[in-house]
Amino acid sequence: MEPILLYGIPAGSSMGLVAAFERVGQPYRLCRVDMLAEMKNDAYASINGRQETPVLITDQGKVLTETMAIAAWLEARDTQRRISFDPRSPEADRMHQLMAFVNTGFTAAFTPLWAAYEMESAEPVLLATLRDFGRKAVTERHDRLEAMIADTDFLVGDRLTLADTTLIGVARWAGFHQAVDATSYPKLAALRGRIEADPAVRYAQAIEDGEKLAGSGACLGHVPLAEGIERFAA
Ligand SMILES: N[C@@H](CCC(=O)N[C@@H](CS)C(=O)NCC(=O)O)C(=O)O
Repeated sequence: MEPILLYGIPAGSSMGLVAAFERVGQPYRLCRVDMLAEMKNDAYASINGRQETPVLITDQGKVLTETMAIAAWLEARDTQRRISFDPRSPEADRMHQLMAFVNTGFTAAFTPLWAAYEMESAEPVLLATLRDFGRKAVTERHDRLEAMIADTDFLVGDRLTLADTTLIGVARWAGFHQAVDATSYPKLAALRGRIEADPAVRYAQAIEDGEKLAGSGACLGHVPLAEGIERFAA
């Protein structure tokens, strides 16, 4: 069977993994998960106990969660190195370093902002505290990321890699939460522009928006969430 990637809307970090699968170009299917309506229930918990996206159903029909694990699964199969590097190369080391930075501290910095967003009826003082703390954390991580961006077209070298796809689904959250002034981060702004212009990323964005671009042809279509859960949940 083809692997199936469960991706989350709205604005899930998993958009980057859709782009990665598209760029690798091997047959895959998608499964759309409305995170606000379809995730916080027992049925979804039976496929991911942490009730999060992304989830990968591998070609062996096994459930694999966590962005980094799914990216590693894809990297191991990217034998043509369309989105990765030789595992023993310095470029692979730097790619893993940036992926880890983005998937840990950079992503986690948004947690207070998401908490405040999902908690609209809470005490105003608590909301203000969460937003203030979140904006400071996001700013600090943006400062660090800006300093880590090298003088290359993409995060590692001059082509799209898993480091860029790990970043792109999360980087847009800063605008959503109005957490930072994008003009303060010119290297990141330019990098995001290049990543977002990549055909695989444009394809993934269109999928998220409910549109369909021609794409590489590797995507064999969507599997309904109920079917994915029924067939593959533990
Ligand atoms: N550690 C997980 C985190 C995944 C994660 O935070 N997913 C978000 C969407 S981008 C989610 O499902 N949030 C819903 C929630 O926590 O309620 C990973 O890297 O895959």
